Amino acid sequence: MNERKPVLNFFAVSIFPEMFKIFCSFGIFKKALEKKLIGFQAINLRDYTTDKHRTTDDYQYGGSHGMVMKVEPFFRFYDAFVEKYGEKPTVILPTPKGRLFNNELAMELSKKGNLIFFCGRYEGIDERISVLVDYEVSIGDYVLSGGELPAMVMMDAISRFVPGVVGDFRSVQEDSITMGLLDYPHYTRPEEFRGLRVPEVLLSGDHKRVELFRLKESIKLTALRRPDLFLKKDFTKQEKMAILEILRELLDGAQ
Ligand code: 6GU
Repeated sequence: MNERKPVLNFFAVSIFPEMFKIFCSFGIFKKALEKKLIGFQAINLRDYTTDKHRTTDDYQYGGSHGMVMKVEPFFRFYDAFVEKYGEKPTVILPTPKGRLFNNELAMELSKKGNLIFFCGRYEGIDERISVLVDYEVSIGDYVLSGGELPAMVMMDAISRFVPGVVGDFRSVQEDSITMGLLDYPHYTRPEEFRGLRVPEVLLSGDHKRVELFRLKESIKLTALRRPDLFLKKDFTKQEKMAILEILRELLDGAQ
């Protein structure tokens, strides 16, 4: 059997630890757990309370609607963690107030040993949690009712950067977004479906032409849909040649 210790261990502290079960039961994340490339534990925050009712939230000072999650259970978990593993973990607080999550941050986080997500609910966690937090991260400009789904989104993206998790690591490194371009369109059989044909070049068997076609499609899509990415991108010579060809085709078409 495989006795290797996972390179990257995820922990999610939540009042709804069961939410993570389905995520861990399918696809690439499940495989990576089985292969012990990554580790994951969902922790029930209530196990770190001390009162009879296992209270995790309370009314907020200063008034206003909504409950706030108490800070003590998170600190108790953190202290127990440091005691058990003898090292400080990296703590992520999913919150709409955080910096926007992206592939660059996913890659950075994939190099940490132990990653803990503190999943809040209601109006969030008592601000004093910030003493323990290394990264406050948002997954987009919309409000979700808890940090569990964002934690799963981030674990999915982060684990893809752990070598061995995605079968062909080249496909991660070459991943469109990682390279600063959107992905090119993909096709599979049949060649024709209800009059819709697969682009001829993909059937040609000419790898050079296929590569150039895909690169041009990626560049066009990025320029039109994500001008922000297009303007940020440092184009290679090969990419600049592809841009020239796009322009040439446009001018030819206009004549
Ligand atoms: Cl990380 N948490 C919550 N509650 N809502 C969000 C979010 C995070 N990112 C976007 N919306």
